[in-house]
Amino acid sequence: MLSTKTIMDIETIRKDFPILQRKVHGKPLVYFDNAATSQKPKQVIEAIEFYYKNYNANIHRSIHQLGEEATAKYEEAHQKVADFINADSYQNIIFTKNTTESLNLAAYSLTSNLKKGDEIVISQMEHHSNLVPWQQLAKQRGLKLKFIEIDEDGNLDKNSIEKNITKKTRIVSLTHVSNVLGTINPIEKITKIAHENNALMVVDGAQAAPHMPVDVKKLDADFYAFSGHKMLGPTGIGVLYGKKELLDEMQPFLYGGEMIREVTFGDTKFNDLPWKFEAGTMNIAEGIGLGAAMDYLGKVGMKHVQQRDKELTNYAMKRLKEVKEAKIYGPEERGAVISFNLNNIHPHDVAQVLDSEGVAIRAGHHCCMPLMSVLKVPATARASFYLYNTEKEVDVFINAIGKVKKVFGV
Ligand code: C6P
Repeated sequence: MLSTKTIMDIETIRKDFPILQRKVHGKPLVYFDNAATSQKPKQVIEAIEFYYKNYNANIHRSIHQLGEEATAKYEEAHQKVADFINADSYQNIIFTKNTTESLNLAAYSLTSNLKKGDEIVISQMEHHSNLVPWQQLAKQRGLKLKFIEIDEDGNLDKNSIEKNITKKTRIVSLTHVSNVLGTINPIEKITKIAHENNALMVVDGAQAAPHMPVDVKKLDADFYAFSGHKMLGPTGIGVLYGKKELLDEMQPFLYGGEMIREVTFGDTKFNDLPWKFEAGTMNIAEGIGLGAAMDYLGKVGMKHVQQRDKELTNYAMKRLKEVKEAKIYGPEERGAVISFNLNNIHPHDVAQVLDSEGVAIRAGHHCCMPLMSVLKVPATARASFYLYNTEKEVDVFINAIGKVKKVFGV
């Protein structure tokens, strides 16, 4: 049954996604692995194809028509991303490979000036991409890494936030939405606390930017990282937003061609923002593809995407709670992610039986091994939704769970 509440015409949207027409094991594909990567609309696929067929050239160096067209489109994509998150200008937008590279860039550059004993605060629910870089740099540079704890509901523990962020804190780095629990963290409030303590705020927006309106001015975070491939764009392109005064001060992460203004045998003057952080030949087609994804999401409207995600997630939560063997992790109020386990059936077995019914979910530790230890499980099954999913697909998913129970005799 299609929701009558939503303003989006889901059937029209679905027609833009060629892959949704395919079958898996003879069954219509139900793609519920959107937190891993989203599917791509034909508008994005065609923008990439059009670039390669019509104006493929390197950017920022070739003084010919093709080079100028490619440069203009690539730069325009930065502006589209800036508009999408309400940044001041394209100068705040650095293209990277993915969220992981964005967070590494932030971590390397921001920790270079810290001194022994300075503190970095993250949380127990961080993805490895927002944990391992800080952990390794803390070890190398003698910094202290602290973790905000989560409460029983899967929210950040309020007392633990207050206890951990202190005058010794130099950097706070938190996920906006958890890829396991679906928790939506109060970034605006925590940014305020970080700034009151003179600490910088870095946000991992990998699971937020695709699903809700993000306003970097309102959040007031200093850095905001996300991936194109989770928001209808191609793989190989990610974003690091940063406040201009901080990016101006920061040392580049990668050195080489294109990030320079002038080089002598003795020294180098760096390029303007954001190119100072984009060394070498970048993922041009992917950047242009991300621009097309911004256009698509902009047309649908992120408020509508958020509302639709909420409707569908609420419906899936309601249906999954009817399965008495299902244990659901995370709070009631959540993003478009539901992690669960079925009695003690291994989540890989759950995913495999669902796959045989055409339903694609993810099972495993979701790159959050420390969080799994807090939840006291080795792994979970996880269904995650996006704007093209339907209630009817949720029903197929629930029926397929019935098959899992039958196969494993629970
Ligand atoms: N999570 C998932 O299935 P990359 O791989 O760099 O595009 O994104 C990393 C990343 C960082 N933070 C969060 C909160 C994420 O969810 C992810 C990616 C995928 O949950 C792949 S592990």
